[in-house]
Amino acid sequence: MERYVQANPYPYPFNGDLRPENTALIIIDMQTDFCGKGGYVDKMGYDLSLTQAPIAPIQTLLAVLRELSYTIIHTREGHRPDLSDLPENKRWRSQQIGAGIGDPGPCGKILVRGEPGWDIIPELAPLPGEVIIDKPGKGSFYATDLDLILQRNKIQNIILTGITTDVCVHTTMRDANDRGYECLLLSDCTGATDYGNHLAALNMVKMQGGVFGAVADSKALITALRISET
Ligand code: C5J
Repeated sequence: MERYVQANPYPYPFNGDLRPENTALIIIDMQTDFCGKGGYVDKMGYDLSLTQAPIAPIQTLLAVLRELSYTIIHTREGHRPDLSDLPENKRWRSQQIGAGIGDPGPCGKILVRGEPGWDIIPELAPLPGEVIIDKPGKGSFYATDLDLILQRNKIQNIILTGITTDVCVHTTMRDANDRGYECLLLSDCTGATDYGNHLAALNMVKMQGGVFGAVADSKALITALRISET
């Protein structure tokens, strides 16, 4: 049976082959540092309500996809405690904006593995057996084993959620698209530090007939998944 999500600019996936066996949900960087009080994004002075907005929709979606046995993948952006994997220019840039990566803050050392701010927020905590990808950069493929895990699990479709739409979500989506994965970005399950950038990021996906994939909201996805095979 073919299954399509009502998405833009085309019904997703392109071939109608949407199944738990070939589809993964990726939840990007839902860490205190990106959406919690005292974390990296808060220290930079951005409006936390924008990066917190996707929490509830992701929670709902996660419950449905867990129930239907879809592959669930979480990512965390962060660096080694000795900062040996932190590019000098990334550290310098973060210091300029008052949130130096590796510097102490209210949630521990900013964006450092093992610190409280680096943890995934409790509302979206991974369950045992779910994949967690630790990444030092924006993209989820760079310097990680994500591609290997997707290939081993015969994943063809990737549903993208998390923060931030214009940075880590987009970098991951672009890279995934280049690698041949069929991508769907969920508009209500993503958020950026600037609402205009969130909207622009959604728009970019839809250019050229869906240059990086398609966009839908979580309701459309859940509706498509709930349509019974019989
Ligand atoms: C950023 C991210 N913005 N998760 N990371 O540095 O988007």
